[in-house]
Amino acid sequence: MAKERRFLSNTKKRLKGHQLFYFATCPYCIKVRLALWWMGLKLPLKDILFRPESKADLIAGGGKKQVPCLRIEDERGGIQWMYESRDIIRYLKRQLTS
Ligand SMILES: N[C@@H](CCC(=O)N[C@@H](CS)C(=O)NCC(=O)O)C(=O)O
Repeated sequence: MAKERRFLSNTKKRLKGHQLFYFATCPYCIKVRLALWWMGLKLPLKDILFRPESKADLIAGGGKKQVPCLRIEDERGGIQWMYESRDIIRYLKRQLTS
């Protein structure tokens, strides 16, 4: 149990600074959010339909308004924008298993 908790806490540390840009009825976003739920992970969610500032951040950072998009921040503060739901889920799984 303690091992499991440590493992999850390391994953949460690795995901610090990450954000998921989405909107509620987007099927690809639902797929990613379900995967998060299955993995027991939580990320700050940025709704691009109801929050114009989130949409603006997405376009300014990632270059297009497609969702889902995962904003990835590494330990050194480097930022990467990942757009494809399949890539995002694969990335999240890797964070759990590495
Ligand atoms: N292949 C992408 C498809 C994502 C996609 O088509 N998202 C739609 C919303 S459901 C979207 O953002 N469309 C607006 C756009 O592409 O500018 C994925 O799997 O994530």
